[in-house]
Formats: sequence, C-alpha cells, structure tokens
Amino acid sequence: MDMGLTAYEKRDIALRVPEWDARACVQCNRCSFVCPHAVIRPFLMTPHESAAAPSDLPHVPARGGAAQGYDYALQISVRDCTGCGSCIQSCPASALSLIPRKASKNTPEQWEYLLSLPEKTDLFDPFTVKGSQFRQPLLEFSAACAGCGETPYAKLLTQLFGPRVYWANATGCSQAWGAAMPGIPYTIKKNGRGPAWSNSLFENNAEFCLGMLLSDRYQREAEKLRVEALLRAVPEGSLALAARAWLEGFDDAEASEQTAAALIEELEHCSSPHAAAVLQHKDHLSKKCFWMYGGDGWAYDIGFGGLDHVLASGEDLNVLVVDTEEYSNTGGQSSKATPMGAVAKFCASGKKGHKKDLGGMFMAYGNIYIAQVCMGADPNQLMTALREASSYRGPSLIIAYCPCRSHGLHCGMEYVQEEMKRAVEAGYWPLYRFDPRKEEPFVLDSPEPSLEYFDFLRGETRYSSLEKTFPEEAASLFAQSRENALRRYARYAALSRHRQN
Ligand SMILES: Cc1ncc(C[n+]2csc(CCOP(=O)(O)OP(=O)(O)O)c2C)c(N)n1
Repeated sequence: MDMGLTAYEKRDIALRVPEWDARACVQCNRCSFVCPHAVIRPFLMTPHESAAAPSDLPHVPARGGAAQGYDYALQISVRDCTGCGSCIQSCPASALSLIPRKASKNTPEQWEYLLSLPEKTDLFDPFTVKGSQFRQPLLEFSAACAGCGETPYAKLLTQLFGPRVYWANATGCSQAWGAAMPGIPYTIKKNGRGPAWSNSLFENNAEFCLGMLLSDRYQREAEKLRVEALLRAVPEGSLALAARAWLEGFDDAEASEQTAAALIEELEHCSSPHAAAVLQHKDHLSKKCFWMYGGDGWAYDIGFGGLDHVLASGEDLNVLVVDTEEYSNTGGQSSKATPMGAVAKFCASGKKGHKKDLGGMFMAYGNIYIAQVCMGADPNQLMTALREASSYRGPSLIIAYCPCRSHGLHCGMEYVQEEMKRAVEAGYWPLYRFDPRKEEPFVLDSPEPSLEYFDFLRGETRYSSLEKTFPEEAASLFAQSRENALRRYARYAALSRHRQN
C-alpha cells in the first residue's frame, strides 16, 4: 500500500481559507502546530531559494537568531484545507484571517515549490512549538473532522519521531481517519523514510505494540551479531571504524540514525559476504521507537487489561491516549473517561460515576513516566512531556485532552484550542507530569483554577443539554463533579512539592 495517498485527493471543500499577513506575523508557528490537517506550514528558505521561488510567493526575513539570513514563508494548501479556522483563533498576532476560497492568493505552484526544498530541521530545537513545525508532518490531509482535537497530537508525533516510529493504532477515530483505505494520510520523507503504522483490534493494541517491540529487538540483536562477525572478518579500516561506531550507538536513537547511514555507505563499497549479509537487513540498523495510540474507549475500557500488562512489563514503549471522554467513532457512547454529569449514549440523564483517573492508577507502579497534557492550554508543557517521555528508557503514558465535535462546543470548533485552555483554567483537566527518574517525580503544571467550573460545563452541549432535560440531575451531578475536580486539584497540589516550595 502506498503511503501519503491523501496528498492526491485535493478535496477542495473549504469555502473560506486562511490568509497570511506576513508583516503582522511573529513566526511562532502556532497555526501550524494546531492545524488538524497539516495544511498550513512554515518554511525557511536560503536567499538562493527565495530568489528562485515563484515571483508571487510571499516571504519575509526569518526571525530568531538561528534563522538569521533565511527567509520565512507561511503557506496554505487551500485545496486540502477544511476551513476549520483553528489556526486563526490560535494566532497570537492576528496575522491570519479567513477569506473566501476564491480570493486566496496561495497557489499550488507555491506549495509545491516549498515542499521541494530541503528541510531546515537543525536551526531550532525540535521539542519546541516553533522548532517542531519546521519538520515535515508525516500525517497530512486526513479524513478527520474539521477542527479535530486528536490529529494535531498525532501529527506532532510524526514530526518528532516519524522516520523511526513503529506505531500501533487501536480501533477508533484515530484509525478511521488514519486508515480510510486507500486514502493513507501517513506519508514519507524524500529519503523514503516514514512511520511504520499498523492497526490491530481494540482489545489487543497494547500487546500488538509490545509484539512490534520484541520483534524489532530480536531482529536488531541478530543484525548486531552479523556486524560483529563482519568486524572479525574485517577488523581494520574505515568500514571497521564505522561498524564500531554503530555498535557504540546501538541503543541511541539519534546516534544510530547517523552511524547506520555511515555504515551502510561503507558496506556498499565492500565485497565481503559479511557486508552483504548486514546490508540485507539494513532496515534494522537504526534504533526505532514504539508508540501505541488510541482513544479513551481503548485505553480506559476495552484495551485496559492489555495496557496494564504492557506498561507493567517495564519495556521502553510509549502510549498516547487521545481522550475525547467518549467513544467518538461509534457515535458518542460513554466510557470510563466520561466525566460525571456529561450526557453521552448509555447515560442520557448524565454520567453518574466519576471519570477514571487513568494516570493516577498507573502512577502507583512508580516506574512509568506519565503526563497529562492539553495542547491548547500549555503547548510548552506538552513539548516537555514528549521530550521526557521519549528519553525515558521505560514505559511512558501521555494522556491528551481532545475536544470533539460531538461535545457540542457552543463557541464552535474554530475555538477548539481555546476550549482546551478553558478546560484547564476551570480545573476540569489538570496538567501534570510524573517522571520516575526524579527525586520528586510528580509536578503539577496547572495553575490554580481561575475559571468558574460551571461556566466551562455550560459551554458544551454535552453538559448544557442536561440542564434542559433533567435540571435537578444536572444541579446535583455538576456540583459533585465540581467538588471532585477541586479535591483532585488539592490532592495533586499536595503531591507536587515542587509547586508548593
Ligand atoms: C471489541 C470491540 N468492540 C467494539 C468495537 C467497535 N468500535 C470501533 S471504534 C469504537 C469506539 C472507539 O472509541 P475510542 O477508543 O474512545 O476512540 P475515539 O473514536 O474516541 O477516538 C468502537 C466501540 C471494536 N472495534 N472492537
């Protein structure tokens, strides 16, 4: 199956698309960070590349010391845009506005030209909002809803780890938009490298990911034996040097990417049968990272047993839970992630029990890295969590808040990132990190709640509808939910000595 086929769809469905005001732009890349469909992207150009660009391509001198001498362009693939407006509402400088599709000056030629340029990935730290967006997204133009809360997280993972990620995707929306066959939105870089993605059943996705990891481990160990045999046969010279460097960086993802490339180069000029044997399995030279991914229906409910088993194994794998607080893909049934008082299928008169504290449960193990994140509220905390999770040589669990159109945001899906912020400000969705490497592992990243809890609830139909249909239930459940949220915050604050000091 070919990767990246969605790039050929060009659905052209947006009536209004973003327009960039280059002079007002502060080049923070936040618009690209939040874009659910990877249609708005920043590019850096050398003076030579700017000179060769289509004459109507808008660009300005790049900001930021590292990019001095480069030009900056923000491009929109209008034919792939859904017109959700999330980028516009997330821009801190009002440098984007929605204009009629026909009035857009962005052309396919401009877009194609910018895509043809070499990536400038080394100028900024990739684990920052700005730096991450200069990396090619390897998830683009998916079939997700306009304003989807899940895809920006998944896209970000492909930007940070894409070429070396093995990705186990549970059934759910993430699989529905991730594999709307044959429209594959996962794509590859110019060198042919991209995420190795596969989907298994709802019930066994965690085990599926563990299987990927074990299979890769045995294949890499076998490759190591072949390289060691090669070294015994060819102990001197540049090939031997490259082989030793590869062995030294065997378990280091960044290093092994470079040492593997250098070794392959040497092997290609060597006639030894040992070299041919190593080359035959060259895909296993670079170290991979393992992510499993799915919704709350998978992680909190149906796949929970497997998730527990695999996280308890202590293996070096990572989990991203995109928590929409319901089974979004099958029409909004309640899950154990659905909070008290929310209306969902199977709880038309409001969920009676409290939301399961997935992170809290796994914290009890003590050796699992855990973070609860929310990109619209604190993107820097998200980047820190991803950096910490990926560097932790053990299991990591990231639980990400994802508003969904089925929540019925009164403000509309263009304010999806703002709604995330409100969830954190109200104390509805606390942000924290638990890092087993630290003497004080738990850090509460959320400030004290500053927004009235009920104001947040009343901004979404899944809650506000209860006040109309079952007002007494609503009053009681909302009050209990608020009480629970405040207690939870107090509990976390007490745990977080860091913040207290
Ligand atoms: C064992 C099993 N039960 C039911 C289904 C049908 N099913 C497919 S997706 C889905 C909902 C997924 O919800 P969630 O994990 O929260 O992901 P979301 O769609 O919200 O991203 C269900 C119930 C299934 N695939 N397997």
